[in-house]
Amino acid sequence: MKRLNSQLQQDGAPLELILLIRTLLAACKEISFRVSQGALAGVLGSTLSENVQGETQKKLDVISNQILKDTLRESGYVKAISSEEEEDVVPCSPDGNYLVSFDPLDGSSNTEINSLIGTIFSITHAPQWMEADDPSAFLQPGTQSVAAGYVLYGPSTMLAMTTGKGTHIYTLDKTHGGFLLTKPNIELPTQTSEFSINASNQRHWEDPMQRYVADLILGADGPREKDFNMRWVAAMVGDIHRVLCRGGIFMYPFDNRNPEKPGKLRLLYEANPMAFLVEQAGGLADTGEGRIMEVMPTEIHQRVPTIIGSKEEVETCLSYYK
Ligand code: AFP
Repeated sequence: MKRLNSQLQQDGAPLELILLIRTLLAACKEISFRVSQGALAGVLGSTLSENVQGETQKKLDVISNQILKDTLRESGYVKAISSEEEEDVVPCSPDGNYLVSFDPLDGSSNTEINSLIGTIFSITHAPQWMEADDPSAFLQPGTQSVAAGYVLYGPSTMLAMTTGKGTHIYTLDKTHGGFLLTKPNIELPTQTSEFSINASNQRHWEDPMQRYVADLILGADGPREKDFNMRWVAAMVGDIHRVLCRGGIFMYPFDNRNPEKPGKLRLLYEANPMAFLVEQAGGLADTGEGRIMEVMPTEIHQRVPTIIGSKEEVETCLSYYK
């Protein structure tokens, strides 16, 4: 089976980017090990603190963030990082050529039930003019990303990644510690009969999403004239992995609980990297008002509504917004 290095070279990734990706993945392998130790290492449960998002941090959120931060700061390749768990950008090496944004442990509430969790990341060039502690350099649309992906800590530890030359899935071979290419050139089916949304928020959705989901639920008895199935992992990384493996549509739409938080998912750490992966696999990723990858961020912790997945199903969903 092909190794990650060979695939990255084949896709034309520059050497320094390959070295950065390998460094980042070394941190993810350590997170994978810590996660698998679970209760044996006393890493489950919550801390007493809240993160900048106002969420209670799990111990593994803090551990994963620290592992990634320490590894990337020492690498020399990175000028600054932004993390879902850090209020401000973290300056790294003044001469670093890259910026890395990450959600160190997406879906961390799933640690309590030994279910899917993962690390999501995206990488952009660091502008020459920027100071390492300047957040404005992170305010670039997703179209500027040079690489994005996630590591899924499940029954197998898997990596999905793109450098803009297709989306590939790798599996960590724990016998020698390498990521091996197990699903090259993912192609999403354009149609699907599987959708993913937290239906408990239904009363807060806008009218177009209400109508779209109502028609999905009507199934063969409604205008869609076929039955749909629903899945919800409560970790975007798990839901998007399923979409990459067999198609589907995943939504965390705008809801009117708090107008300052249009949707739950973070643009830099969740929506953009997943949009890059899904688009490179032939799917679509939209906010309901436009392409996610073209949203110009106004602040690093910005949230966006997210509609993402199989091309024709996303188009059908968006048609309710017109
Ligand atoms: P946590 O990382 O705080 O567990 O949140 C996960 C997440 O950001 C995303 O991965 C899920 O799709 C979504 O939140 C789940 O949200 P619900 O609480 O609505 O299930």
